[in-house]
Amino acid sequence: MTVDLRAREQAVLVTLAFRRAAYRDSWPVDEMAAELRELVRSSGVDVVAERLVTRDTPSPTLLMGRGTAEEVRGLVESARADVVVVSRDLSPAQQRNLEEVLGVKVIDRTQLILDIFAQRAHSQEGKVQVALAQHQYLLPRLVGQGILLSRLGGGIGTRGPGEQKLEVDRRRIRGQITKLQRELAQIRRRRGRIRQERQTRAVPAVALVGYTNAGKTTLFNALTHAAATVQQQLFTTLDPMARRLVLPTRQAVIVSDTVGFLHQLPHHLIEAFQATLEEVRESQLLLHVVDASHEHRDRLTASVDEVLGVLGAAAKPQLLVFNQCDRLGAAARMALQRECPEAVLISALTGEGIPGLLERIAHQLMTRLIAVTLAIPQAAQDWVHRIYEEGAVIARRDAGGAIHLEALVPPRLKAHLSAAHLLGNA
Ligand SMILES: Nc1nc2c(ncn2[C@@H]2O[C@H](COP(=O)(O)OP(=O)(O)OP(=O)(O)O)[C@@H](O)[C@H]2O)c(=O)[nH]1
Ligand SMILES: [Mg+2]
Repeated sequence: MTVDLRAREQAVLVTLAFRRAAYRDSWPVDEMAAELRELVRSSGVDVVAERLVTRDTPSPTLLMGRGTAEEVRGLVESARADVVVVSRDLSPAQQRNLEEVLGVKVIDRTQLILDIFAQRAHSQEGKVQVALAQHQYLLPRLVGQGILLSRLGGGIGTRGPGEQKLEVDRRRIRGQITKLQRELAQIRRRRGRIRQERQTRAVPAVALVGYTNAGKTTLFNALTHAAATVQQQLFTTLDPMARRLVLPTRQAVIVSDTVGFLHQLPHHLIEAFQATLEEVRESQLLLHVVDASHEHRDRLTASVDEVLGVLGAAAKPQLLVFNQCDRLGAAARMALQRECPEAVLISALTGEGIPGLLERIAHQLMTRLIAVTLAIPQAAQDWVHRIYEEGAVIARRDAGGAIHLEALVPPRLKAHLSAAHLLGNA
């Protein structure tokens, strides 16, 4: 008798591509497959076999053809796999039918990503967001039979619970959804207040965005010396982290790290992570962090721009940051800089290029500032402090019991200074 000592689940992957325009993906099938492989590994599951499938249109019953499904069952049996992961989203019926044919549980891309997110969420907000997305995803999939329901803890060893049990499950899940939504609304109100406070201080916000694993958190740490978690796993960061940072110009900014973007981020997640992604919408500058050493760099960059579009942040001022340049040779770096002269090349790991990046951030933010001449009484020192923090001082002269400043300030601070009668006649 052999004892099965496998601790990790073993998965067979099926990546599908469709030729008909309505179902076609912008990525080639092998890149979709590579991404799925990374996602699966990242969730802590081993990949034991893979199958690429190209067909004209999805099959309504199984997504793939019956013949392919039979082949996949062969792979599952010979590899003794526990789960099949499919690259495209499955309807509840397709999922049910596939589980019947394959004899193991079947997971689609959305479910896989939800699972990864669930493992990585740390803050209360992140956990609530993931739980809500999971429940919303599950609700239409609650059916009277099949392997699926046993995963919810009901009906193991039976052919599924009876209708009464099913109705109870549905009601329980709907109740959970309402509760989670209420909790999330509360968290959002709190976050809104914090953001408002930040805005009245007029400290500009800079958000790090980018494909998962680009190195956003590593850069965030390099920029702020914060001790946020960095790991060689996808989606390490689910909760936005914000830190105050003082630029070489003495101007303060709030930098926030955000959740990693992904090609075709499932809509369940975009909805669930609205609050997190508001950080992006509310910031004055986006640092789009790209793994410069990635084989499919341009495609990942385009995917991030696509998600930014969905979030309504496509027109935000963006600074392209090519990270992980330590992995590139001198020639590749030069080619990259020639190709994108406006981009900043850095290595968050070695710290190379970080001072230059800070200067560029200051420069970008400066273009929104207005030049003012000020005469501030010594007794009103607080204003001087604010001007240094929220703007930039070009010249300073202390004379006649007042501080005379030539400065650049954000429009909001200019309005405050004007109301306090501190603006000189410039
Ligand atoms: N060689 C090299 N590796 C880097 C650099 N920046 C980040 N990494 C590595 O890339 C991996 C991912 O880095 P993270 O900072 O966690 O990436 P992220 O963009 O925050 O990822 P998510 O939070 O999952 O979206 C880690 O193993 C880092 O050590 C760099 O400049 N050079
Ligand atoms: Mg991160």
